[in-house]
Amino acid sequence: MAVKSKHVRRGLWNHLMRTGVEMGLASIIYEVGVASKYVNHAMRTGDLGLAGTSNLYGEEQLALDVLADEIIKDRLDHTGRVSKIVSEEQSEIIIFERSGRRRQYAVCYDPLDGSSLVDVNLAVGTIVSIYPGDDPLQPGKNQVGAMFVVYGPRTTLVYSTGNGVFEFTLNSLGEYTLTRENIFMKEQGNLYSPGGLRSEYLPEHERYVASLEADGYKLRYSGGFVPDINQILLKGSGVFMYPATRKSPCGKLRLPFELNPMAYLVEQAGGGASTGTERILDVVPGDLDQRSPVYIGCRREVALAERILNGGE
Ligand code: AFP
Repeated sequence: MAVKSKHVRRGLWNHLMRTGVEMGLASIIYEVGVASKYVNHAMRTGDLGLAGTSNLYGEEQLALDVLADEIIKDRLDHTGRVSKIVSEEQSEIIIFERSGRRRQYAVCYDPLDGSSLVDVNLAVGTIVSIYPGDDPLQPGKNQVGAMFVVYGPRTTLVYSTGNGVFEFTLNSLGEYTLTRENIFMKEQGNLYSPGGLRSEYLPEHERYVASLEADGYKLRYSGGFVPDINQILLKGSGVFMYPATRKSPCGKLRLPFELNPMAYLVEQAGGGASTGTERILDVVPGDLDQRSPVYIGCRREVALAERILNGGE
């Protein structure tokens, strides 16, 4: 629901305190917000070239990928509440020094998902997943919070800690102010966001997509996971999918950095997220690089995918 009260400036920290978010968890969310302002600035003014390095997956890193990763890592350490982090841009788990009683959270994040879209001026994003304790590789259902930032025409931050999903927009003063509260998805929508090459679709997935098209669903796909999910979530309508294909039986998207946080947020907004055979948040992650097929959005569309993919229709 859009927030109409222009006069009550509800900043991010004020909101986190007012809604009773635990101080350590609140500081993580707030500090990622701070980091995103630097990432936002760098993206709109900085070097879009290659960093000359590559990540765990052998993908060439942009200077922006490396910069975003460093900024977010530093701000998470600064909270004093994070014990370990796993970044999509790092090849191993990072343990923060001075670990102690207060460092009670572990964080997985993708600092700049879709970064290859920046140089064609398409929206990209930061994705963050927060777990209790010091193990960042837990099933997604253990998350105590998740958030993403969309660097688009506006810079927006969406988070949940289990008591509603909220959107904040970065204003001209550099403040995140509340723009949507208690975001909730319809039972059924009319958008579909189909990742993967159609020529590589498996027959049952092809049947699913054809079913949506026969029902008049409109295709909305940018190639950026964060803006594509943001659209399905905020319009409350339809489904994003990146399926198992002939060449990639596990799909493309990564469980710890992309799927678990988005599945947490979409479920908190009344939607669903499935591998096609089981709930994303129930999957026990094996390693940093674990990928999974994904169907995420309104409950009806996700349930239909599970039925068709399992021979039910
Ligand atoms: P990059 O981070 O390498 O640009 O990939 C972005 C992404 O992982 C995710 O943001 C998109 O949903 C997906 O790739 C798009 O994949 P296709 O280019 O195969 O459609």
